[in-house]
Formats: sequence, structure tokens, C-alpha cells
Amino acid sequence: MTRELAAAGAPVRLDAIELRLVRLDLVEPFETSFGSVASRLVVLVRMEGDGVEGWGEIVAQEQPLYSYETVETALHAVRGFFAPALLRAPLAGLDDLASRLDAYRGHPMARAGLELAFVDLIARLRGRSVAGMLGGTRDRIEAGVSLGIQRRVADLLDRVDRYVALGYRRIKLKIKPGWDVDVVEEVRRRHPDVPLSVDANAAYTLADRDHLRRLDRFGLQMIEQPLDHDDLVDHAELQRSLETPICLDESIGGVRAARQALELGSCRVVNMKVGRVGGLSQALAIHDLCLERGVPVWCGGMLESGIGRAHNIALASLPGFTLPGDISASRRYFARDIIVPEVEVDPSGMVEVPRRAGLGFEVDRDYVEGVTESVERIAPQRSAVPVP
Ligand code: OSB
Ligand code: MG
Repeated sequence: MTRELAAAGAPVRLDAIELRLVRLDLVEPFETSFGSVASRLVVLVRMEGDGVEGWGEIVAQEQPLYSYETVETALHAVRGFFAPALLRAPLAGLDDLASRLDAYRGHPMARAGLELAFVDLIARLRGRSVAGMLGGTRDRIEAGVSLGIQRRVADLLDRVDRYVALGYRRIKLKIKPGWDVDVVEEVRRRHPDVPLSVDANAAYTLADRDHLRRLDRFGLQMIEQPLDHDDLVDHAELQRSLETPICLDESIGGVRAARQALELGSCRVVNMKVGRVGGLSQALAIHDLCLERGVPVWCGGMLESGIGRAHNIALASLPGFTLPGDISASRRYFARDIIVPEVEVDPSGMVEVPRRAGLGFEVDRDYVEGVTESVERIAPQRSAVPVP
């Protein structure tokens, strides 16, 4: 990593890592091929060190549907193993943080949440913006919106109309068998030129190849994750018979999967989620790889609270993020977000990248207290588990 994050000045001694569960209702249920969610149980990570705090978010969901991680597995991994490893001795930088967790397998969202809190903390310590520390170069990023499966096509068309009118730069439609070609056809008829994509969340198999080819006539920007969550080979086979670029989300678990996907031809576009890939070190490596190979990257979303979204905005300011992300205004998700100011999308469909120190948003503490379900504080102590 060539960035200043690798070793950022004097080592930072963490005084505590706090895990806070916050319940936020969505403005409307969000339905994908794997189910519907009406509210989010958000895991916030707060780190204290050198008199400063940093905030991150663990994007695991309550049920193991998008990935095997859940809120409970994340708490278990952080409480039992990850936090003690970070509290053991001062942290020299992001690489040191990642290497303390190297011996452990899996739990990428849990690790990523810790990296995010740490990066916010050191950015605040040095009076730098998170975006700047990551190597971000953009002042504004393009907003997109991901629209869930609806009961009726008319309900979807209403929502497409609304976000197109608000200036969003790309509309993504969630699809599944029975809610795909005909639905896309209606949206396309009404909006012939709007940048459009679809996301299947692994709802199809290679046997659906001919059916999926029917999507080719709509000029979609991409079809996201049509096949299994951990597949690369069948996606390569499918991509050979599709004109529409495949974008992989679930299948890109880290820089190795990204490299193999590009080598196999499994996709032509990459969805980046820092939680899915296990943190910023992986995310930056994938970014650099894709930039070098000319492969477009965009920042995905996990219905994050404002904390997670603020981190996504910072990451999406890097030069390789050349397509609009699943980064929408706070009010697209929640009646009230937990950050001040909330994330806004301007009439040209852009989101401003803050240049203030740290994330550039403050946590709305009073509101957070009111929606908190539990808080757990982990402080340095002699570890009960063997240190690998
Ligand atoms: O597949 O991109 C996905 C939300 C939760 C889990 C998976 C996905 C999504 C989204 C919403 O599409 C993106 C967002 O606006 O946060
Ligand atoms: Mg997706």
C-alpha cells in the first residue's frame, strides 16, 4: 500500500473498542431475491485512542442471507478475538491492524468495521479527511439508487420516476425469476435513456442462460451477480454468451477473487463493498488492480447508516470509481439518519465529498442514544484466548 495509511505516524494506543447496536426503521421495506427487510440492526464500532474517537460500521445483517455473517457472528468475532488483538499493543497503522487479524479466518464485515473506525480515528488525529487519507481525488461523487422488488410494476415505475426526477445518475432494479425481463421492459419503455442496471443477488443458474440473454436488448449498464454467491467459473461461461457486462458483488470476497474473476472473464465490472472484502486494505488493492486493468469499479451499499455511508462516500472518491454507486441520500433509507449533516444528493445527482477532518460528518449522539439497543465496551486486558 503506497498510501499514508499503511503506517500513519506514531503508533496509536487504543483505550477501548465499543460495539453499539442501533435499530433504524427503513422508510419502506427493501425486497431482494433473498427476502425483505423493514428495519436495520446496525452495528456501530467506536474506537477511542490518543484522546480522539473514530467511528465505523459492521454491515452484517440479522440473517445470513446476503452472506454467512450476521450481527451475532460479528459481535462474537470482535469481542472474542479481533478486539483483544488490537488492544494488545499500540497500532502502527492500517497494515498493522490488518496483520493482527491475519491468523483468523473469515468474518470480513467484522474486520472491515474495525478498520473503518480506526481510519476515522487516525484521520481525526491528523486533521485529515478520510477521503484524503485513502487517496481520494474527487470533490463530488455520482449517486445511484437500488430499488427493491415491489408488489406491482406500477409501484416500481413510481419509484423510478421519483429518483430520475431527483437527478440520480443510475437506477438499479432488483430482479428475481418472475420479476425480471417484463419489468425491465416496462421501465425501459418509460425511460429509454436512463442508465439502468439489474441485480439478481444470485437468483439464477446457468440453465437460465437463454432467459438472461433476453436482457441484452435493454442496453443495461450491467447485470449484477446473476449466479451463485461464490461462483466465478459459471459467471465466465455466462459472460461469454451475454452482451451486457456482468458485475460481480457477492463473488468478490477479496483481491484474489477479483484477480481471478478478471483473468477468467467472469465479469467486466466490479462492485466494491468494504465489508464484503474484509476491509480497506483489500478494497484499496482491488481498486488499484481494476484501475490498472481499466475495469470500472463502483461502490456498493448494504443499507448502511450514515456512518457506513460516510465511509462509502470517502472510498468512492478514489479515481477508479468510475460508475455511480449505490450511494443515495440519507432520506432514501431512513426518516432520520444518525449523522449531521445528513447525506444529500444535489439536483444534478451528485454527493459532496467532505474535506473536514475525519469522516466529515458528526454522529448525532442524542438521537443515537435514543435508538440504541445495547452497548458493549471492550478495554485492554490480559487476553484469555491464546494469541496466535
Ligand atoms: O446486493 O447490492 C446488494 C442491500 C443489502 C444487501 C445487498 C445489496 C443491497 C443493495 C442496497 O442493493 C444498496 C444500498 O443502497 O445500500
Ligand atoms: Mg448486489
